[in-house]
This record gives sequence, structure tokens and C-alpha cells, in this order.
Amino acid sequence: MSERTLILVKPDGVRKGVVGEVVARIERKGLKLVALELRTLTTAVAEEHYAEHSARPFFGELVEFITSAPLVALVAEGPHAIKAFRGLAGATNPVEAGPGTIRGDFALEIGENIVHGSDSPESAAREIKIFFPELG
Ligand code: RTP
Ligand code: MG
Repeated sequence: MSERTLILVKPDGVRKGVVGEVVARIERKGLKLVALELRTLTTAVAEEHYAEHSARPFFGELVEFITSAPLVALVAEGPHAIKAFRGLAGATNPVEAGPGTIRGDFALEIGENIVHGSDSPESAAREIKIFFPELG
């Protein structure tokens, strides 16, 4: 069954110039792009997006980082899109992400791990509404 996932190429990914590489991997996997936009997040949107982490010690740094420069937000669609992209991204900590994954290939630090991908159908629905309400 087809589903949608919210993907971010975070500010470090834009700065490193790997937006095209990430989009190419999404497309090569067979997922279809249904929305894509470069934008700089406000603190309010960043806090809403990462609300589940609001009590964590790294929350302030996370929000500061994700609002520090433009990111690319996109929605991809296809069978098992959520799990498929989490597989392409690799483990949260880039030093544990295997070679061939986005984080494994392009990052070293957990706080700057290039991409975000929704982790469940519920998260995807919530996050897509935050970034692309018009897709509702
Ligand atoms: P994301 O939400 O960005 O796709 O990453 P994820 O699901 O793999 O990881 P999650 O647990 O949701 O964490 C969200 C982001 O917070 C940063 N983080 N920093 N300093 C730390 O210990 C720490 N732990 C997590 C990471 O940038 C992670 O992507
Ligand atoms: Mg997450």
C-alpha cells in the first residue's frame, strides 16, 4: 500500500551540497516526489516538528541547528515509503550508520546527520500537515 513520508535535508545537508544526492537516492529507490521546497524554519515550527523531544537535554541545540539556515522539506510517496526512507538514511548516529546509507556516507556527528525522515504513519501525517498543509 502506498504511503507518504516527510523528509528533511537539514541545514548541514544543504551546506554540504548533497541535496541533489539525497533526492537522487529517493528517486532511484522508486519513491515519487509529491512536494519539495527550500525554506528556513521559524523557532515555532521547529519546536512543533520536534515536539516529541522537548524534554530531552539536546532539544535547545536541535531547534537552534534546524533553524540556523535553509533546509529542504519534501514529501515522498510509494509502497512502504516511511520504512524505505529510514533505510536509505541509516542509523541516527552517523558513525553507526552503514556505508551506502545517507548518514553513513555523508556525516559523522549525531547532531548533524543530514536528513530527517518520519518514523511512523502517525508522525508522517502530523509532520506533513506542519510543512505542507495544502496536501491535507
Ligand atoms: P530524525 O527525527 O531527525 O529523523 O532522526 P531520528 O528519528 O533518527 O532520531 P530522533 O531520535 O528522532 O532524534 C532527532 C534528532 O535529534 C538529534 N539527536 N541528538 N545529542 C544527542 O544525543 C542527540 N540525539 C538525537 C539527531 O540529529 C536526530 O536526528
Ligand atoms: Mg525522529
